[in-house]
Amino acid sequence: MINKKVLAIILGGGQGTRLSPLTDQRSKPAVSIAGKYRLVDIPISNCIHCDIKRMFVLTQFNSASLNRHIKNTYVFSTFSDAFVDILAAEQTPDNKTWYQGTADAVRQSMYQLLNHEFEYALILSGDQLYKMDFNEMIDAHVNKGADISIATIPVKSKEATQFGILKTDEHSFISSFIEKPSLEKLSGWESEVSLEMQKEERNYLASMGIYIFNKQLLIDTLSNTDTIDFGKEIIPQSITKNKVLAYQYEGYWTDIGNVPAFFEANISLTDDVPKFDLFNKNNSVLTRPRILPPSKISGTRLDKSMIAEGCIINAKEIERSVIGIRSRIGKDTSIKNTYMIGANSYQDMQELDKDYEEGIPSIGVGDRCYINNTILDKDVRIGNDVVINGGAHLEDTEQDVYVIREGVVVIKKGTVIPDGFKL
Ligand code: ADQ
Ligand code: ADP
Repeated sequence: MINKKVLAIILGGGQGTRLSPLTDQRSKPAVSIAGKYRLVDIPISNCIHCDIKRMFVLTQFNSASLNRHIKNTYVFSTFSDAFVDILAAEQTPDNKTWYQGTADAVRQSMYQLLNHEFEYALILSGDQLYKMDFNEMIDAHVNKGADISIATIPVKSKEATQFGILKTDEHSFISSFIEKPSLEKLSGWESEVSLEMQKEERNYLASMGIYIFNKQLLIDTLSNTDTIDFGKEIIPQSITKNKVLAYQYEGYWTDIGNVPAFFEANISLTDDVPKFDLFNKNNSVLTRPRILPPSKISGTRLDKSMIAEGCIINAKEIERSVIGIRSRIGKDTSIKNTYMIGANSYQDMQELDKDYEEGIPSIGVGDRCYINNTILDKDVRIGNDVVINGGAHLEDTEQDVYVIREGVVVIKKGTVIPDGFKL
């Protein structure tokens, strides 16, 4: 059964550089999480579990890896209407190249959306980690006769500055909204939240950037071409003209749109009981099944780590780390608090010999290395005796082969780190 009433629109990322350098060579939805999924798998899986199987992914550029991933993963029956289509910003005689903002992205894609039957547009962010039953939100939207609904979550004051903050009336309709208020402007924006949330000092209601719009209202609202963003313009303007419902959610939800948040979300998957559950058979995260051999691990002390398929690991120890597909790690190496994204392919013996003869490290991590607080992007070649010790002692910087953001070192995709390098 396909939900014919709802069309999902996944906002796949602006030109922004918040996830750079991970997004330097691929579009944001294609960024890898948990060693085997891609960011776009999260909203798509949530939709599929709710029988919402018609989805558009709006992205700034059409990366080959995103296309391949979507094409090879979300294959629906020939006789169903289900689809996941990528709409990349494209230059036309009337359009600038990029989507200017979230609302502009939807506006520029409208001609495609209107080719499909729907009553409600479900607009989702592409850089959040959560599991949510959208049907409950849609039911609340319909039952309360809302024009627009926004999913909301209680947050603490220190986080509130990064979100749209709102207040509601006694019927849960939004009476005021402020996008990303400064700390000074926050006073007076507290809401009544559950006792449990009060205990955690989560007294502010934040927009999760998840919206339901009635179709005609979306068309009318976007016809004003001066507005380019949902959070900055459309939502604040709509609350005075329309019935905008707040749908309260209190489950796990996190925004992973920048490097430190992305790092933390991945590493926290190694907690004893992670807040984001990958091991739930009824609500799994979907992705492309790969035909990879089981991982081969030798002489390694493993603690609180997740190891994806197809790895060859001879390390001394791996602690609180996520090791992605096809990773190769050499002898006597220690890896801690690290997200190693993995590799796109294996090197055969001939290639390994050639690297050795030419003095180039092979794909993966070499022998006797120490890697801590680091993201290793795909296909990196880390030599022997390399030390990369990320942490708060390091200042933010941007170098040819790595960047540092709030103590997290990111080694760029495909780069070579020579033997003996120390950071
Ligand atoms: P932000 O997440 O800061 O705040 P924004 O940068 O507009 O808002 O991103 C929303 C989503 O759209 C993200 O997935 C982003 O990657 C994507 N996106 C951004 N620009 C885009 C573009 N030009 N084309 C396609 N996709 C684009 C928003 C709301 C806040 C709310 C937070 C919750 O504005 O009110 O609190 O989301 O995370
Ligand atoms: P990413 O965005 O993760 O850095 P790529 O996307 O370039 O990665 O590659 C993803 C997958 O697609 C890998 O399994 C890789 O082997 C495969 N692949 C890469 N290039 C091609 C190609 N030209 N044709 C088919 N598959 C490819």
